[in-house]
Amino acid sequence: PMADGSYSYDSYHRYDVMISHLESLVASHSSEAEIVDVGTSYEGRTIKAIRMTADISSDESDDKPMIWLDGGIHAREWVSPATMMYIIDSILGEQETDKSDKMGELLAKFQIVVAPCINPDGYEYTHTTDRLWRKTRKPSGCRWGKKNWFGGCFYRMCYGADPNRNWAADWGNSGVSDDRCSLVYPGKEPFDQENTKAVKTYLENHSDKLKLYATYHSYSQLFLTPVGYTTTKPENWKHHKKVGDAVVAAIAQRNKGTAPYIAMQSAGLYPASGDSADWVHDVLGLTDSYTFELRPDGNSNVGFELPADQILPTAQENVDGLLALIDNIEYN
Ligand code: ING
Ligand code: ZN
Repeated sequence: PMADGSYSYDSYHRYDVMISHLESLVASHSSEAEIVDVGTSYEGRTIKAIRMTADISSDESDDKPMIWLDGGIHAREWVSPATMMYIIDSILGEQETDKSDKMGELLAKFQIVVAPCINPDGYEYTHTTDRLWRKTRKPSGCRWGKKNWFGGCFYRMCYGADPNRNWAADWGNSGVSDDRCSLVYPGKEPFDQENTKAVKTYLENHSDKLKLYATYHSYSQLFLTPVGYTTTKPENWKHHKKVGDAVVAAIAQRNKGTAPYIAMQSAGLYPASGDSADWVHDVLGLTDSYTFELRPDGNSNVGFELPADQILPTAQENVDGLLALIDNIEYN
């Protein structure tokens, strides 16, 4: 698609197509956008983000309060990268053009860094080989660690770790499996996956400026507040509850007649250790650290395979959800 540099929301795109669109946006918005190379995946793909702020080449722009958004940490959750792309286009005034004043205010106040697809190896694998792959693609060893007499695997080789169980917050304790072939294998140790290590390092290097972290998954239409490894309420729970109510109300306002999103503490869905939002919350000490679950709703039969005609409504309601989120963070 898109010889003319335009980008579409009527289909899901390959990783390179999304990155090419970021590059063309930077070319046409050079005073307010630049590409950030966050790191390199196991298979050698560059994990790219776009950094957006008013007067991006000024000295002050690096010191502005930062908002970080990421998508595609799980390979099969295709509507997440698609929604990230729409949010980027909206911030830069290529979509949601009626919101240009609001976006201008945000770009004056914040630097907004969006990494639309932080597991590109897995994402590409879902396009070429296995639509429902979730994890990374780095070999993780033989199933149950068992080799045969010839040095091969007794059962079989396993690939990938769950990148949303690989972060150093209560790592390895709940909602994980030692089986290296499992969907929720957390890795051998925290950050042994190139992509989580790269994102973690970027966030650490900018932690003094970071005011909001949000990561986008699918599916179930939820807004998840920290923490995920225990149902015990964190001390900033009251704030999380207020933020959650505002976000789901804004989303519901956009597309009336569809199932609403629900806000809850993430451990209330199912307990899980080592997720990205908990690491930002607990280790970087950021109150405003959240996980979105996009469409479809939790009862859907299509699950991760959301039809492409649902990309736009999903993305549009999440522009509104994001604006409500930013308006409600502690920093304000
Ligand atoms: N869901 C998230 C997962 O990693 C989650 C849900 C996030 C649970 C954070 C607990 C903590 O399992 C998807 N769809 O991956
Ligand atoms: Zn996910």
